[in-house]
Amino acid sequence: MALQMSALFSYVRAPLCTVPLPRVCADIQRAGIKFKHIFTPGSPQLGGKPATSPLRGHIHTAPRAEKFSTTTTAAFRWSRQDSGSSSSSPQGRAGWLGRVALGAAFGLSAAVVVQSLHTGTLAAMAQKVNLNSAEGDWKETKDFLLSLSVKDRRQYYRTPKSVPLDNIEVWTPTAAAGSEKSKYPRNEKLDKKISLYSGDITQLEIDAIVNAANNSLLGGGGVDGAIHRTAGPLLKKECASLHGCETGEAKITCAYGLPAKYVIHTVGPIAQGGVGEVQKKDLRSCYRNSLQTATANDARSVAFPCISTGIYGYPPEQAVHEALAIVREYLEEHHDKLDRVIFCVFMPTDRELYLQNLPLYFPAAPTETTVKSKL
Ligand code: AR6
Repeated sequence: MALQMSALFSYVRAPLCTVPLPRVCADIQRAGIKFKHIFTPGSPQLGGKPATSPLRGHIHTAPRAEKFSTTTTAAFRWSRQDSGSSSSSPQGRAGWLGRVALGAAFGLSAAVVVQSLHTGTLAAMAQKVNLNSAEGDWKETKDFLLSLSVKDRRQYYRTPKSVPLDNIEVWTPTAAAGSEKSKYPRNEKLDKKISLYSGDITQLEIDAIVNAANNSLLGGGGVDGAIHRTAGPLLKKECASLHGCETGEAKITCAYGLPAKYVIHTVGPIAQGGVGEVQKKDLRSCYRNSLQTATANDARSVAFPCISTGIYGYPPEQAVHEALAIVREYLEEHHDKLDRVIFCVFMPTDRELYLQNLPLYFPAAPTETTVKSKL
């Protein structure tokens, strides 16, 4: 019993684990999830989609794990040589099971044993992560970043400024400016899910930002350039693995050095030759597919730039209607899956366009006079 207690205390007090007890408990819960996917055959799921690379392949000996081992028993030691054996291999799995069984034999809970490995893995990864270099393994880095809480991820941001969701104002419906009437009824629940934000999308600390990309997904100018610059070179590496994207489609990646968790890359239509039915349909698909990709990955807050209205030449005064109509329709059907959709505008003229047109899609309640005149 004394041994169990000292092991537990050494775990809680250890230098790499100088975290408050509640955090340890939360980590143990998370470790339980990792533990489950370590022993699950096939790919683990990430928000319903296969994750790129499970942590199970990277169970390394870590300084923390060594310390833990010396305070318990020599038989419970995982040596540096172990770091080469993947827990997904039969030997690795046997080793893992052996350690867990040994831990159990010594009266330590499986959660504590698993947590020790988990903490060791995270500590080893934390030392390896370099978002400024293209040399790193994007899959390992992605798994690592996605396993962190927002608070823990902040130290990896490659931007000095980040804007949390709580600082982004919710849309307050105003009366429509012109004579045009809204086709939609007032819905206060939906209003609270909408924001109009002026500024740089790369600073938003939310679940997902949408990138107005090109078919190669390998970066470019405009907002695409800004996103790649801030995310760092691993974003391009992950994008290269996606083999491009069709116009109107959307694909998701980790956001690396950005404050957002994910980047959803969509390719808007080129409209320099004018807007026809094809361009209109493609632009609508960009918004719809981006929202679908977000909800399929449990991203509950999403920000859009004004897709196609820059280099691709779609007239902003037409694009705003497609954007607002699709977001309204999608929210009507899937309001339970999204907390916030942010229209992130960069140019004052775009802000004006959204201010003018938002009341057509997210209208204010009819004024008293209107109601009275109807009676
Ligand atoms: N934050 C928010 N919005 C921005 C930002 C930013 N940091 N920077 C620009 N915008 P564009 P497109 C706005 O040209 O028309 C690239 O080369 C900008 O004011 O970025 O879809 C791609 O690789 C405009 O309102 O995208 C493609 O080749 C909006 O983002 C091509 O450009 C979109 O402008 C895509 O062209």
